[in-house]
Amino acid sequence: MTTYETILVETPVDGVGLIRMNRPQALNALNSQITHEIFTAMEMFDRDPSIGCIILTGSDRVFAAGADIKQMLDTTAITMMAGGDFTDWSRMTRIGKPIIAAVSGFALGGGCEIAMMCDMIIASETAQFGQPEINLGILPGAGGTQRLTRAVGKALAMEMCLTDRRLSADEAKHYGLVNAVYPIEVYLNEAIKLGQKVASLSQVAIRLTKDAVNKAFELSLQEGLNYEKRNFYLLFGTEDRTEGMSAFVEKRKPVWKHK
Ligand code: DAK
Repeated sequence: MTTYETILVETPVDGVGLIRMNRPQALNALNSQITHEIFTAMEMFDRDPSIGCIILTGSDRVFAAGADIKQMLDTTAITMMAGGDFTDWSRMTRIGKPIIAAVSGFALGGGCEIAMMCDMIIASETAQFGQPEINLGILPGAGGTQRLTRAVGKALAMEMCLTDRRLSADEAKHYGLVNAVYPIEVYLNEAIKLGQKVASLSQVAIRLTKDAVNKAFELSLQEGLNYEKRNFYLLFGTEDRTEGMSAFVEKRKPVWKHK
């Protein structure tokens, strides 16, 4: 069994895998150890047929305060280009199951970026989103300039990246960055409930749906429509499609086989 030092991994309810970032002394700063452990745990849940949805969270005080600045201090362009620290974040984009970020407190820099790499974001009322890299003489390097701009639009993304303007939880909801905001006492439970809902559905349909929605960010409209149609046709080869439609016609609940 894999052991972790910087994250806690559990299954709080059937079907939902929870990963909790746990470097409180560094406000969950994302060094190469914690990101390696997060992505390894995600890959493990992705392969586990009993898990239908993954949740990434931190503590009530902090989701993550960004990449570890102390580790970055000695990193060079050459070591990054050679595949050293801070280069393997794209592992997360290959996770096929939906990932929900449950965010409370600071989600800054790489913390905001890793939340945006998730498929949905549930925030507590104390959540704060920002890209403060400009204060360090760098720019967001894990998708902040791209995913944030797609999520909130150019004007606000520019302001956030150029001036370290931060978004409160309510602003993040208003601008479409997060799905919902809840009081701090319940945000994690609400994320778990959302995860349970996702996990209760046909996992093969869920996987192809996530895949198709994500393509909207990468393809032209026509290419995206073709891609969507391809996934749609593929689902007509599954037992779950037959079961879902039969259950509707027979006025009963479907029993998913996930194949
Ligand atoms: N890195 C390392 N340590 C950090 C940290 C960070 N990002 N954030 C906080 N800490 C540490 C502090 O140094 C302090 O440690 P000690 O001094 O006690 O040893 C401890 O956590 C508590 O922090 P504070 O004393 O500062 O706590 P406050 O409540 O006063 O302030 C704060 C909280 C979150 C406002 C503040 O800590 C802060 O501004 N932190 C830095 C935020 C930041 O600038 N984040 C952006 C970092 S750059 C990439 C992948 C990722 C990235 C880039 C590329 N590739 C895949 C290519 C990402 C880059 C970034 O995120």
